[in-house]
Amino acid sequence: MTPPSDPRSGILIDAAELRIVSLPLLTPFVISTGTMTGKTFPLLVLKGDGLEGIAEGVMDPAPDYLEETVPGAIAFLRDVLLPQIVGKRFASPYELAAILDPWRGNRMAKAVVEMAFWDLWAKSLNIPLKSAFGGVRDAVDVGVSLGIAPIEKTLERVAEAVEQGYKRTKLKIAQGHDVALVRAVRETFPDIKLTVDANTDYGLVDLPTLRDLDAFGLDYIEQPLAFDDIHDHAQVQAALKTAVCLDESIRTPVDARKALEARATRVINIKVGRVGGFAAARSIHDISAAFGAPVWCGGMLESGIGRAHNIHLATLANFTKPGDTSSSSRYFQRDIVNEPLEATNGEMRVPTHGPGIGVTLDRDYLETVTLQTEEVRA
Ligand code: OSB
Ligand code: MG
Repeated sequence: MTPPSDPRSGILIDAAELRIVSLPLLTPFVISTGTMTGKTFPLLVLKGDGLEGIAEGVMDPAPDYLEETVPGAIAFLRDVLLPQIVGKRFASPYELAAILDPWRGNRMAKAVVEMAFWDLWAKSLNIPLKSAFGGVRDAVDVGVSLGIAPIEKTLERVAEAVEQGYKRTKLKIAQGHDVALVRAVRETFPDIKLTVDANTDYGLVDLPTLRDLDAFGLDYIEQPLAFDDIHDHAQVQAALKTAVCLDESIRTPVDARKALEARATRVINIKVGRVGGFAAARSIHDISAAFGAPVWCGGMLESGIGRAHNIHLATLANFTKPGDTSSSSRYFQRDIVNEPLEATNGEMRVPTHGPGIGVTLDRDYLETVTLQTEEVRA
């Protein structure tokens, strides 16, 4: 057996395994832009030094959350990004990120590669992923995100989440499915920490509706306006007592700086898979802290692999609001990881089954839910 190479001299990536995985969802998840009945995503395994770094992509099959898509990401990863890094040695994730950086956009695709390498790097150092970027907690606070459903059904789901001890309830809203819903939930649950997420469904013409929502003591209103807007959100924020929280609109640390400077947002939803990886996610976290703005860790209905990455990210100090990483069993009958990722009393423990992300692939089940596999070798 050859000893692992000195991490300071870098990890040689000798192969990449790129899959498309599709998991059925227990219940369709409805948001203002559409309905998801399954979760289809790219899964990347980077191999080097006898270790495996793993990550998943958060893009959807069609461009309905942001512009990136699963087929587009697979092609870009297979034909461009992976051939650039397989067969090369990288001393740190920052060195690898410098290779990805010159390409425009495509942050979700870049994030898959960057995050898999962070996992590989942490494993080579024999430390948990969170320790590789300075996380400070052993467990993170989490809430639930409830898809659009009739009011009665939503009341049942809120009751269940509260009963289970989740620390915040987020209601998905859309035009015509907003004020009455929030009023009903607030009347039944006067004291819970409650938020709404519009996933871009409103415009400035809807300020009266957003003002009506201002009366319900919400912790924040997430992404009311367009996915690519920062400027107009400042008008919304100026008109409301409730904090605006941006999700889709924040793709980069510069976006975060501009949005905070313009007072277009007072809270940021950080999704590591949306912003290009951990380096960008941590910058957005740090910039927000400098502005006195709390952040929280969002989700994209990830499998256990993405969930583990999200939990490690949320251990950074300024993640002071509950995140969206609820129990995997709320979404999937069976997950592709061996270790259950289940919340207790609204807390998700950082997985530590080994170094890195701290969860392992259930390879047998993975085979049965893989639609396509590609290998890139040096
Ligand atoms: O806007 O945060 C969002 C799911 C799919 C697309 C967008 C969003 C979401 C969620 C789900 O809110 C959060 C989760 O439980 O992973
Ligand atoms: Mg959102």
